[in-house]
Parts: sequence; structure tokens; C-alpha cells
Amino acid sequence: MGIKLITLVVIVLGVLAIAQLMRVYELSSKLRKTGENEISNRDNKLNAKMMLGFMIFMFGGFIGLIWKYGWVGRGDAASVHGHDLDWLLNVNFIIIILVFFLTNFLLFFFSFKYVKKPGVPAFWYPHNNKLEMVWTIVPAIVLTVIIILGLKEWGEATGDAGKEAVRIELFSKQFAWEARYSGKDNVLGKFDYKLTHDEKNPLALITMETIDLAIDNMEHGPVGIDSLEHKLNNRKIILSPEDRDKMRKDLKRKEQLVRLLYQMRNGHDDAMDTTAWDDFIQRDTLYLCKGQQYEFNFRSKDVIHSAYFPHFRAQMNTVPGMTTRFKFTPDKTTEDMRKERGVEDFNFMLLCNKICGTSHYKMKMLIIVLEEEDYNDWLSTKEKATFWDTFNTEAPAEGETEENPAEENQENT
Ligand SMILES: [Cu+2]
Repeated sequence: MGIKLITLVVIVLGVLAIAQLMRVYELSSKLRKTGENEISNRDNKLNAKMMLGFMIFMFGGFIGLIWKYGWVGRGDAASVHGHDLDWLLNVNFIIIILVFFLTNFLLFFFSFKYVKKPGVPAFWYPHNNKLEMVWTIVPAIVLTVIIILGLKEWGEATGDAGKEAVRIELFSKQFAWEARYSGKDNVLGKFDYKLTHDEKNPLALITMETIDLAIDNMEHGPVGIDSLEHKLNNRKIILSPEDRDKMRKDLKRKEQLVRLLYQMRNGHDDAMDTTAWDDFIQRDTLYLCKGQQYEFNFRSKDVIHSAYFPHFRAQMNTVPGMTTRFKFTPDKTTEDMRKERGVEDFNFMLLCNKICGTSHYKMKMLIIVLEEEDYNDWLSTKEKATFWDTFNTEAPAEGETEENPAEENQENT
């Protein structure tokens, strides 16, 4: 603190001293009867040398920092497309750095070289078509190449995944991630926001049973239509006009919602239900298999989040009301990465990369990439934990507490 204060005082005093010196200079030049605007030959030469000195200092600093901190500090990528993406990023960096050196060299070196010399008039050079063409066409070509390469990469990363890709849904909410694996059929069951009110169906999946449950909750649940009607019609319950008004509005909204749910039920084909029943939901840790392509379907419950997988070079916004996609193939296991980096407790992470609220910083998910054999072992532990199993467990709270310790042991090994 003390040192900071002293530094500040020194800077302020320094600025004041310079201002005073300039004032003295102005006064003395007035006394000498030369104009303030007339720059002496000596000053010009000094400025020219300072231009050159600054250029050397800036270039030296740039090279020195790269020397000290490495090329860009990302570390090697851990996904197939990540290596291509890094290559593209390096191409961009090389172009930018070349342009940086070239333009700054011209700027500062010419200022030095063409300093005003007594008796030499300035050369009048207003226009050159060839030069204009060169500095328009060359950047245009370079930018076109960069953009086309970038679009190609982007198209590949976000385009349709092959049939063999495993589908996973990443559901984001304030402030956690939930992963839904598509199960044996590799098809993610459909969902609908109108079904979000039950803890047995946290991801609002559509099946005949979940629609029935939602209708039942809406009609007979603790804050359902029945209870609202009862409160509004029972004369023994005294309500303020505001509360009554609020309740009427709530009732109207719920009646409308229940009509929509009945409509959904009428149009629902329960042959599709198995696509949802075999899905399973995974919290805290996402398990992936090395060499397997994954198609991630992103969803958001509340605000915009962003799924950021730094080591796999993937990032995608999750947007309420729409599904976004990104696919990648991990090509290193967690173990591979630990060996490669020499860090024993290294772990892949999924982070939220949008400031989405107060606990944004906590919104992350551990990712463990396994060899095929280990991955299949883990997968077999999930066979009895499908959406069907969790939905049909009579007491979900008890069932989960019994299952969880076993799962945690799995994760720790
Ligand atoms: Cu977030």
C-alpha cells in the first residue's frame, strides 16, 4: 500500500515537473524571440533517434515476452479437430505478427530515415495507383483465405454428426450442468418446457407417463388447479383483494397450460417413449471415450450460458428456447494428458463461459476421458439408472441416496 502511494505521488510530481519545464521552455524561447513552433535541427534528430529506439524496444519486448511465456500458452489440444483448429490459429498468429513487424518497421524506421534535413525539401508524392492496388488486394486475398479456412473448420465442428457419433444433451441452468446420454438407441428423447414442474422429470422429457404426471400435478398438485379453486371458493379462507386477483391469474394460466397438456397427450405417439426411457442423466462428472465422436446438444433452462471445453477447443452458447450443437472426438484420455503434462491431478473441465449470475464461477463439470474398455465398464453401471428406472422408483429421494455412494466410489477409482 505504502509503495503504491509513493509511486503515485512520484508520478504526479513528475507530471507537474514536466509541465513546469515546458512552461520555462516557452518563456525562454519567447525571450530568445524565436517562435515556439520552430523546431531546431537538434530536436528533429533527437526525435528521429527516439523513434528508432522505441521501435527496437517494442520489437525486443515482443520477442522477449514470447521467449518467456511460450508461443500462445494453450498447451496441446486433446481432440481431433482441436489440432486443426490450433493449426488455423497459428496461421492467423503468423500473419498478424508478420504484418505487425512490417507496418511498425515502416512507420518507425521511415520516421527515423526521412527526418527533416536543412536544405532538403519534402518530396511531393500524392498518389500511386499500383501501391493502392497492392495494399487493397493483398489484404483482401489474405482475409478471404483466413475466412474460408475458418468457415470450413466451423462448419465441420457444428455440422451434422455421423450415425456413429454418440449423442449427449448438455442441460444448463443457474448454476450447474446436467448431461443426458442418449442410451442404447443413441436417440435423445424429446422434451417440452411444459413438463418442467416435476422433480421426477427434471429435464422435461416427453412420454405418456410424464405427460400424465404433469397433468396430475397441474390439476391436483399442492399448488394445482384444485387447490387454487378451493382457496378461491372457500368462504372460510379470507383473502386480500390483491391475493385473490393474483390467484385468479395463476388459475387462468394453469387452466390454459393443462389444456395444452391434454392437447399434447392426444397428439402423443407412445411408440416414441422408449427413446426417452433409455436415456440416462449424469451429474457432476461427464465420462467420454477416447476416439469416440460425440455430438453435444445444448439446452438452457434460464439464461444464456456457454459450454466451454478449453482442452478440446470447443465452445458453444446454450440458449433458452433453442438447441445448439457442437461435436468433437477426444483423442487423449485423462491419463494420457496427466503423463503428457506431467501433472498428476490434471482433469478436463467443462466450464460456463458466460457471466450468468452470482454463482457463475461454480458452474463447471469434471470430464473424464477413458479408454474404450474402462468406458464400457462405466457404461454398464448405468444400465439400471436409466430415466425409466429413476422415474419408476417409488421414493426417488431414498432410491437416490442408496445409489449415490456406489456411484461416487466408481468415480473416485
Ligand atoms: Cu452459466
